[in-house]
Amino acid sequence: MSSVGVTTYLKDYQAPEYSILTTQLQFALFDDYTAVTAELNFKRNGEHSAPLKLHGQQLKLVSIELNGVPLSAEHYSLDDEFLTIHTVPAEFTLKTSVHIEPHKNTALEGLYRSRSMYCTQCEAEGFRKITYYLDRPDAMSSFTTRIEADKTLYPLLLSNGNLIAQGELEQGRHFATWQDPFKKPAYLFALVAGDLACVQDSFVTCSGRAVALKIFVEAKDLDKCDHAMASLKNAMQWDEQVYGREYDLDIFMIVAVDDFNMGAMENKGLNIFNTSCVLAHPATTTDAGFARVEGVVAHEYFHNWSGNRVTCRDWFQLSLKEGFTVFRDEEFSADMLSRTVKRVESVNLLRTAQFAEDAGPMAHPVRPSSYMEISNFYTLTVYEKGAEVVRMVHSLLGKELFRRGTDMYFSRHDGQAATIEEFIACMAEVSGRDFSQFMHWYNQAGTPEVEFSGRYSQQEQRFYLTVRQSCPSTPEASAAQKQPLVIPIQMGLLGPTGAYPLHCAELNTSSATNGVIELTQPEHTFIFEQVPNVPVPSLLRGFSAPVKWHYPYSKADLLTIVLQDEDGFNRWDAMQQYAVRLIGEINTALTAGNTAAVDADFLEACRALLINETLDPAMVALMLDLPSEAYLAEQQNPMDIDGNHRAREFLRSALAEHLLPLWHQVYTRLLDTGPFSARAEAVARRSLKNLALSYIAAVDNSTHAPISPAHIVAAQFNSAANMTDSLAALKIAVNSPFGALQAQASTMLEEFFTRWQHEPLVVNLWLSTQAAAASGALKRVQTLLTHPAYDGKNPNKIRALVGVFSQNLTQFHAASGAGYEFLARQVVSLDQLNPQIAARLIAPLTKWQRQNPARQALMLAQLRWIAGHPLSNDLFEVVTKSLPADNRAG
Ligand code: B3K
Ligand code: ZN
Repeated sequence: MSSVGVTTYLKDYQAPEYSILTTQLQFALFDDYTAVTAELNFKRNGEHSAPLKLHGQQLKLVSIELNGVPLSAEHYSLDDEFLTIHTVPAEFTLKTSVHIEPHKNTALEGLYRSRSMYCTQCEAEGFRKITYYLDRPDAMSSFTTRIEADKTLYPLLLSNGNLIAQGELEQGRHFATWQDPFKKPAYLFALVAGDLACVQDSFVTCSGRAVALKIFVEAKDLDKCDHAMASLKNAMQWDEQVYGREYDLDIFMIVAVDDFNMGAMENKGLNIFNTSCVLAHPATTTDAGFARVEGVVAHEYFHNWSGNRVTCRDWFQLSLKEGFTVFRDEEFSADMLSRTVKRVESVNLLRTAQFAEDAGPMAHPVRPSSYMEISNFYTLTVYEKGAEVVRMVHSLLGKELFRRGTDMYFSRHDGQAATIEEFIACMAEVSGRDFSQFMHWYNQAGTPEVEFSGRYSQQEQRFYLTVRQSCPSTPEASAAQKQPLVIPIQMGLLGPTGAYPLHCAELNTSSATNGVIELTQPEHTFIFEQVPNVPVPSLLRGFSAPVKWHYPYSKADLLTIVLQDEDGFNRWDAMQQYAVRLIGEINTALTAGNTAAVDADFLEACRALLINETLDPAMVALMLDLPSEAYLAEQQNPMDIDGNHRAREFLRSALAEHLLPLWHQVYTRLLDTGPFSARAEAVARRSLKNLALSYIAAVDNSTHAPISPAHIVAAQFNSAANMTDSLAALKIAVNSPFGALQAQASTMLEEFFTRWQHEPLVVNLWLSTQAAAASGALKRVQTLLTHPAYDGKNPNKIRALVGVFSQNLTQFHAASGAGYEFLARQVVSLDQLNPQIAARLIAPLTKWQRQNPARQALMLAQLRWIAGHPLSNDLFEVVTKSLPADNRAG
């Protein structure tokens, strides 16, 4: 194992001492090993006599030659991480031959086997497990790759770029040679060998070039590629239209693999995808699954420019490609589906999971300043908060200037490994704006907090809006050390009968009733003139900055926003704020042993939304879906997991009972009989229909409903023509507290499994439904670990069962601590097989700081127990950083 616990710092960055002009690779695949020969042309950068240090891990060196002459042992040294050649000339060719063992590679990094195929995953530092190399993103080289293997077992041999030769060899073997005309860092290298079927299409680019599009999957999955192909073509067209980016090779390939650590990988011309992010079929894939395929296909495609043509100088700059590319894919999805719905989904993810990360022990800036294991920094902060930072640049500059900035960035840095400063410099140049203060967004961790207060003067007809910002302490800096940020606040002022026109000297208006103010100081008061009456400010429209904010709204103010605001996002958000407040009140009452009540205004607002058939059903569904328990907990210190659950369920039942006839009407109105469509309108109808069903089933049938909820749920489950409807019914039954539905749940689970046991992705849904169950989840999960359908080496299965269980708040945080102990054991044994997944899986256990003292003690005990084992670098970093400073092992 390579060294554990060594920290790398951004401040220590140095450009490479040598360049690799050309890289010629030869792979010979055999059952029990793969021989990799690398012929590398080196050139010294500048004048120095530094030794050549190449990365290499878990390689068996077979031969080594410099300029054609074998190197004897005294000329080089080898350790667990490097091959060092003591003296080299200014220009030379190094040829190494190594053996590796892909069939033993359970970490799924480097070259490995997934079922019957070979594939690679090199980002971030996996290429060093394939051959000795300068495995760093600023070392860019031209690659030629020859692959040879048994022809019957591996008829398909793929690598990056264009196929330049292929042919037969002796003993039933064959070869293929690929050449990539674009220089690239090693992390974008890919190789695939297998027996796969292909769906083909083509795309004509804006300059008239035809590009062959190929999606490779197992033959049984050929019917599940249409959506990915359509998404790819839409993404190619969108990137031409919105960013002026044309695809640059004659072929674009996607390969689906079942064992994959994350969603997908943007290797040049040869994207490798987790099956979960490429396969989609109405019968087996939910609407959320369809949206994910569309988003990930686009994301990886967009990397061809934001990541591949312009790559990152070092891994600290990861958000340069990831934050920007997430922003690009979010905007693409917004254009394909519904803009407001997409925004709500992104913000929900940010405000629950990213805010939690920002408040936890692994908190780091969008551009971290140090890491032990870079794999641990593929985080929501780098991706999602990074995208929010780019979004702020976009809103500060406006669409046209932003596009001029990206054009400048792509043309100036094409073929280069760039930094975040270089990206921002282009934005500064096109706009004449000073971005120095803005850069704190990249360098400061923690979620900023913004406190608003308002004062109205009737006499002056003025509204004074005072805004204060602060940022909490995070591991690398105390609150006092944090600099004020540039916070764009998109806003409007609402009166009783409509929005007031905005008159404010410091406002950038985009319309009479909508504009952006920028907070740059710790505190500032903005003055709005000609305001005829006390306004209700609608703030942070569209969630214009990734902050926690507060304005002392009355409930009536919130309803004004819900019913009147021109910004769909804020209407949803005001509804969330109202529900959070109500759940808090209910929790307080129930905890004190009092009876709780739900205020009539809220119920009436819900009714108004539900009967308004002119509204987008998707928005109605989002507005009537109560804030998640994770979101409620995220706003508390200490978290009240059980209280939140009880109070949220109380409100859910109240909403169900109060509007029961309406829920039935809505459900019936939205019952679809037409053919399946994955477009926004159909998705919207299904989302509201299934929300209605969940409310119908939240009322015990013995007292109310005209038809028993158990009957309706069963009918939907039995007749559903798509996975969204089928799974929704199954989940409702599995989580129901009522006898009739509970009695049905186990039969439904059995039927579901029997029907779908040969579809791994559906089996994952079956596993995760049980892991997320409202009761008895741990027992179910423990039983499922030994089920033949479970595979403890497959990341998707692990995430579906263990990962989903540990997000199941009431069950994972059971007072006994059994959930914690279970996760700790899983993580320690998984660390032997797949450190990256182990280090991700442990996250819920590291967030003990805002739990009550009893839970803190139980969680810490498990973290200490883990720390007592020999750990991978990945897990070591997370565990050590999560323990209190005086308690760290090692
Ligand atoms: N760039 C890859 C992520 C690689 C993760 C390596 N541990 C997928 C993506 O963000 O597009
Ligand atoms: Zn990415």
